[in-house]
Amino acid sequence: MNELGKLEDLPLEYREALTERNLVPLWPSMRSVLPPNVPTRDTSVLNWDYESLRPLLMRAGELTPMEKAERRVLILANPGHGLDNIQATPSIYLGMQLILPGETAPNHRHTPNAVRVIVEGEGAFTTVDGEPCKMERGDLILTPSGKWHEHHHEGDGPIVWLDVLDLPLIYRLNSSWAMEGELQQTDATRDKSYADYSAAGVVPNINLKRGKTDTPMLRYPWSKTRACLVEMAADHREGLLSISYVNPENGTSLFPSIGFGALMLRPGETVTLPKRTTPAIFHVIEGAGQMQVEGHPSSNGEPLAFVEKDTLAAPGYSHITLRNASVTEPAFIMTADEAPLHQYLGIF
Ligand code: 1HN
Repeated sequence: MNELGKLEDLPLEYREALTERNLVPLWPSMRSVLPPNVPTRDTSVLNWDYESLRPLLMRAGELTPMEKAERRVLILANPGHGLDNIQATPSIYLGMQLILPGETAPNHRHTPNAVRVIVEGEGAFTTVDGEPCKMERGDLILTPSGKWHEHHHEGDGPIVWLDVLDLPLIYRLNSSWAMEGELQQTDATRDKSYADYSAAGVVPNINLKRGKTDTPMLRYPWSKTRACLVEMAADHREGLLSISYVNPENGTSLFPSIGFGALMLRPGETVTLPKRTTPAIFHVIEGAGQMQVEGHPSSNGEPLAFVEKDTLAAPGYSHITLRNASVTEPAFIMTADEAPLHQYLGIF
């Protein structure tokens, strides 16, 4: 590729005339916006280890009352995107949220889509459009765009979860906004939508929303996902053990922006994931091991150790290898990526 002209090659008076008319020459930035063969990969390889994060989150509980926070969250900011830019990957926001016993995070709704992955604690529930969703370790709780949601904690210890939102994308589309509401009236039954959809392949006719893009099931219990992976492992001695979380009405991803999945590493197993365009997030539900990302300057291919409750990021266009450190126990990892968006845009 030949070198292109630089801004400094142009006469000052010409550059000033362009600026005055809000015009910019393309050729000086042509190679940086269209890099040869591999895109810019800002997402740094990173582990937000829970052991060092947890005490800082607990201190937030002492320092900042709920009324002063609305949502008491530490953002997992990826330095590759800049710490001020609320990005774990280009389109994914991550945060660790803490609620103390007896606290309530007030009702609101907003345009970004959100999923919570429960990290520790018991006795909390999120009410989504009137439906209280129980929160247990590893569960996925959905608050799709536009749905009212508030969090309650009636348990004894702190409850912590990982928030996963498409906020960076929606924000940069100048479409991120929220509305506050009164505390919700709840239905008597808990997890109604889960009960409706819990029989795989059999969907209820009560809602009749076939084809609707909004995902109707709001709680995906970890116990079911784990059991599915363990059952898969019994029949498959080799090959990647992974599942995708989908809309039970039509099999599409939970959100148009973010895809969610889970994988199991057999005891002693090392897997290299299929190389893909999308950056990825990993949250360790059970087990310990290492993640290795080839060919990115942020890690130089050095393996990064992880244990239970850790959250990791990896860039796209990279070989990602995950290793289970235990030779006796399986490891379970939740995943989030931008695949649905890449597929929609035709760049996957
Ligand atoms: C939000 O609504 C929650 O409802 C958590 O728990 C984190 C981050 C940015 C914007 C909205 C929640 C959020 C958020």
